Amino acid sequence: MKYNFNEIEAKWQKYWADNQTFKAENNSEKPKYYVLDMFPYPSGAGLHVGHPLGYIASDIYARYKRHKGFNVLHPQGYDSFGLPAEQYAIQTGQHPAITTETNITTYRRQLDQIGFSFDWSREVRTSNPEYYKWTQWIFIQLFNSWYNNDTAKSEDISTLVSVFETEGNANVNTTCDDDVTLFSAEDWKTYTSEEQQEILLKYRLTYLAETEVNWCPALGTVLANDEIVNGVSERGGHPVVRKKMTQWSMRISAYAERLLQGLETIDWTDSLKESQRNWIGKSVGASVIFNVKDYDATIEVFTTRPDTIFGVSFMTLAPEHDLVSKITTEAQKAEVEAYIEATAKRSERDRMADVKTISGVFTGAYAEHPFTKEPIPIWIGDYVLASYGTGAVMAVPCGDQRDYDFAKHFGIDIPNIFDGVDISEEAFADKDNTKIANSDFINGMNYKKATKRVIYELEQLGQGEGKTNYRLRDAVFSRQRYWGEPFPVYYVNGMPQMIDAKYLPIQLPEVEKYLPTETGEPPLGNATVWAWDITTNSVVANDKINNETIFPLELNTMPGWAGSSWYFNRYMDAGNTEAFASQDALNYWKEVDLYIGGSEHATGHLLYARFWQKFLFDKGVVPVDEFAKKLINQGMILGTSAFVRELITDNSEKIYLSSDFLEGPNFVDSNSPEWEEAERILASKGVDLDRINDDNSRLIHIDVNTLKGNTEVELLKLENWRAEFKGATYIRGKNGDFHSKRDVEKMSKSKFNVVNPDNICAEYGADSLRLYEMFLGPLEQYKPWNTAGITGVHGFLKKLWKLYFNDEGLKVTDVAPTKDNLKTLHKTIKKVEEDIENFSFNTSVSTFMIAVNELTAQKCTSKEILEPLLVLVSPYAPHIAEELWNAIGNEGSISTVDFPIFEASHLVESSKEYPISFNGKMRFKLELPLDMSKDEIEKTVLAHEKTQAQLQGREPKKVIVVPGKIVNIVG
Ligand code: ANZ
Repeated sequence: MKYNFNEIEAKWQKYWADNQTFKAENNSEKPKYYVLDMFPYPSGAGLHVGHPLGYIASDIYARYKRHKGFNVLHPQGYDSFGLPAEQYAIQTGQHPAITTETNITTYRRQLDQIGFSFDWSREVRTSNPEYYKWTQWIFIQLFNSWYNNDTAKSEDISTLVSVFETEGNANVNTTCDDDVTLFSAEDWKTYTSEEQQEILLKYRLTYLAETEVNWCPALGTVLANDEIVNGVSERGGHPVVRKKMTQWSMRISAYAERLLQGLETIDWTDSLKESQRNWIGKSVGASVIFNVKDYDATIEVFTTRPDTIFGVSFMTLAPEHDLVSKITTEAQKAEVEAYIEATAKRSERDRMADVKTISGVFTGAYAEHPFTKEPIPIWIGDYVLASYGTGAVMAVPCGDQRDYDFAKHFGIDIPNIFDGVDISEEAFADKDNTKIANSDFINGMNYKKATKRVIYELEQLGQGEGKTNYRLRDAVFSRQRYWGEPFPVYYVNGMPQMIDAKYLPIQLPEVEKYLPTETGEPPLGNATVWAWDITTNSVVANDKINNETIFPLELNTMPGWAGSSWYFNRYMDAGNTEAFASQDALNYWKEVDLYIGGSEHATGHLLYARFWQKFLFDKGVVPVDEFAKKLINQGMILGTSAFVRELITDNSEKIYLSSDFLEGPNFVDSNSPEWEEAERILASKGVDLDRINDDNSRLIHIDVNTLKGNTEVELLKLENWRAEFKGATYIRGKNGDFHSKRDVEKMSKSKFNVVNPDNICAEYGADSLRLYEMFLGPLEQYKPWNTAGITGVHGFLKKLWKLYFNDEGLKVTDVAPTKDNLKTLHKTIKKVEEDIENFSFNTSVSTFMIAVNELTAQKCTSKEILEPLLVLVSPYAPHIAEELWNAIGNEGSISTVDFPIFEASHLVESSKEYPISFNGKMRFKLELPLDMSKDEIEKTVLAHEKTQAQLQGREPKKVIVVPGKIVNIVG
């Protein structure tokens, strides 16, 4: 019987679907295990072979865990709100919901065809109203919460209101807006309800505030920091500018410390944790208050080096600092204003990245040193960022490179407070060992002691205190887009009001146009039925707005990361209509045990999801405060692009040459007949060339699907691919072949190197695809795809099949296994189990190949061996495993059959092949049991006919036996 993979795979995929084989139970005697993939955005292009890499790895693990007796949750869904469907809608008018639905259908077909063991009964789609109902619900919960630093938890806003009512806000220890002013309980009571609302907004975990945002005019929307790469939008590469807008923000900064501490409790890759640590950017130091001379003003700075305070010789404010306009002297005014105007054009990123340009202006004003009372000139300089710390620094040229460069450039005094350190050579002092000199009360102290002492002295003066700063900024949560979650928010007198959760979901309205309105409002501004009626609690037509009972609804939508920040919880109980998941389901599944996805989400999705999880944990609605115990980043599969060489000619004639004319194993040299022939053709086209080189020719990308084998181009396919190749002149190399050049690049549609898994599945089968993706190399690495290589694993599967079937039919028997059979099986069990546990999937594939080769050589037909072998293979190549499992007499699916148990005894050698030597020369080999005594060995060897033949009747003088090693006969 032949290995008919197409038929087998379709059959088992249907079986799994019909029998809901991979449906996870929310209630089970078995221990639970939750394996999660980062769910895809269903793009119009469908999947290429790079996409399923992580999914195949997680599927192997999920299947393995089922064999190990776990109740496995392995769900899949779609992150289905997003920009491409919206841009398509702008171009074509097609509703993004339709585009999304079509794309999902393609994705589902492609995923099914690879044989994933997903529990599709739990599918989620972030753009479904039943799903985003709960995204809106979480938003409302965040609005109704504030963060209490004393308890290190978020609390209901009502507890804050009662503090305000009893004692005002002086003792509230929280992370809130910077501009809150002090008020007493009496003050609070005199405020109007609107004033109170306005104050509360400054404390809520999601809040509306005028913020400086990254505005992308081309996309007509605000972008998050992680959506910008090298100063331009990640999508489309459009310029991004800073702009002030009223936006919803998420107070993730309140969770900075817990997000940092939590990293210690989870098994994520070191590099990922490090990126999150850097992104959170904790700095421990002090805030110091400097009085400004001759003004009723102070400058607060944040410094990580309060110990260097006696080295301060000037101060620098960010050009945007509020005080600049106030303290700048008449004489300096023109220069300062010109500088501010010039720097406003530079983005924060440019300013941060540029360490070389030194620029700044003196304001004419002076601050006063808190201890020495000496005057300190106040400068402005754009190396100081407005958004970090307080936007002002105390500049210490002997301790900080930038301050040093600045001082040197402008000829400012450079005092040295570090004992014996040559600061012109070594501006950064070795802080742990360097003693401080000439600096009042900290003379002779090291860094640690001096830091403590300075903070203490500052506190005594009331001019500073210890302070911890985080680089993590609050996250802007509004997007000026159509295809996202609407906010459950309406406005009364400009103040945002939450719609009661019982009226959710608030569904996206229909719009005529998906672009922003003419007046610059977001796309929802085009909706005509987008107002909230508080008497009927429903969405009604805009023309009914009376601002008494009917109010305008929010026009922004939520960002892409809203829906993906909690979807892992929804999978636990996806159909629930009463809650985002039942408490029982949440308590049973708790958290994701293994999460596999790309490292590009390090500071976006993976940080926001941790934040929401912590918030939901504080609310008591989820049982754990980290959502994923273990996380692995899969690497990327790169494309192997193909190029043809095009001759650069003066006319429009298209002439392509086989790559062999320039390089490669079939290189055509200038004496060869092929070159002569090429010259002849070229001459007929009026081209006269000595050689082909990079000056007279260029490489052009061609579709990799026009190739046969590694480099050979099928010219007919090429001509059919693109018009410019039709009727062109092709100059062939040896044997009349035409070759392309291959090179590794990112897999991308624009490079025509995309390989579609559909074609691979049709030609070689899903099991081959799965094995090959794993075989390419370690999961975490970047590795190039090469379709030609797949024949290796495909051949292996055919060989595996042949262990069970020959031309006549099934050849598996009940014959007892040999020791060799058992040895091969058990070393395979051991290796495969170790590999899967270590996520080393590529090495398992080679182990299978070795096992099948050995069993074939051993002519093994024993069911006792061949049956468990299928369980080992099943996580990797599930279709063939199911088919053979049934063929040898089992019923139902192999998917929950126990994983074979490794028995070490089968690997212990029981005999040894002894080299038998005569006078030191090895003459033959003899296999003997290892537990034979020395005497028995001697007797057996001497009695052997080959020994007799060697001795030819002579008596040996001496017989040396080294058990387990050799026998030497001297005679
Ligand atoms: C005096 C000093 C002396 C400093 C010294 C450093 C070394 P991190 O670790 O990143 O938190 N700084 C503070 N606010 C700034 C801003 N808005 N823009 C640019 N620089 C700013 O760095 C904190 C240090 O960076 C602070 O400590 C301050 O310089 C500077 F030997 O103060 B330091």
